[in-house]
Formats: sequence, structure tokens, C-alpha cells
Amino acid sequence: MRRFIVSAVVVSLVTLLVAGVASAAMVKMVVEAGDYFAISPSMAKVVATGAGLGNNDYIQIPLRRPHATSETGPADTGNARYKVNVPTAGVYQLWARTWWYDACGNSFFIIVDAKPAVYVEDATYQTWHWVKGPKLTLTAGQHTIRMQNREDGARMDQFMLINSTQYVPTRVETRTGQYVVK
Ligand SMILES: [Ca+2]
Ligand SMILES: [Ca+2]
Repeated sequence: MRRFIVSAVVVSLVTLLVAGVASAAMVKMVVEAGDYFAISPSMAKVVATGAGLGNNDYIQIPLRRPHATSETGPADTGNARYKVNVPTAGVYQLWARTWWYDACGNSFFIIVDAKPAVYVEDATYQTWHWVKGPKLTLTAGQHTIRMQNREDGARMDQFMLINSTQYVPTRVETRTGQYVVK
């Protein structure tokens, strides 16, 4: 009898825990850089097999000659535009898997819907790595995300939106095509 009561309590606790987790379900949206619905120069898509990339592609603002040696404004508004279907309203951490040429080629503008531009950057050069970007407050439904030229020599393989502050990506993520509208 006593064992039965303990079991019943444990079952109740597990039920509560599962319900709690379900109400704050993690949403992870992984977008391949090549899954844009529109692109305009100088943003360009590059196909590169065997380079450890998601879907063997990336987008880039090609390196200009001469490459800037100081922080100057971008030469054009080249960009790639994506549509994502956000299943649950919330605050989403943006991460971008990037490759930067140098300190004058290490950022992209990010423009969500008609909001002011923000950007992503860090100081790790000439290797693919994830960079933590801005936090975005998103309603449920469709949103447009524009990755735009800020400096030449910047590349992006994937980007991710996740409603968790705990998750830190370290390698190529599995594309979640169900959230992307092409
Ligand atoms: Ca820079
Ligand atoms: Ca890719």
C-alpha cells in the first residue's frame, strides 16, 4: 500500500514536470543561408562541397579590392531575405554561423520586418563559428529577416532563432525546413 502511494505521488510529480516543460517548449529554427526567397547583389550565394557547411552553401559579401583598412560604410545594400514562420511568440536569441575575413569584414546587418537594423559581429577570423547575435521579440506568424551588407569579406552558412538562453550551438545544425517559407 505504501509503495502504491509513493508511486502515485511520483506519477503526479512527473505529470506536473512534463506539463511545465510542454508549456515552455523550446523552439529552434535553423535556416540555411541558401534558403532565401530573394537576394540582391553584392550579396551572393556560394556552393562549396566538402567544406563542413550546412547544405554545402553559404552567402557572402565578396571581398573587395582594395579591402577597407578602417571601419567604413558598406559599398551597397546587398542582402538576402528570408521568411520564417514563428510557431510561438517569444524572445528569440539569434545565432549566426559565420566566417569573417578580418576586423573590417566581420559583421552583417540584420533587419527584422521593418524594425531598425541591428548587427552581428565578433572577433574570430577565417574559421567557421557560431556568433551570438541580438535577441529578437517575435510574434507568432510570418516574419522577414534580411541579412545585409555591413562589411565586405563576411560569410554566413546558417542562422538560428531559439527561444532559449541556455542552448549554445557548436557545429552545423540540422536545418528545420518546416519554419522556412521560400
Ligand atoms: Ca568590423
Ligand atoms: Ca549553408
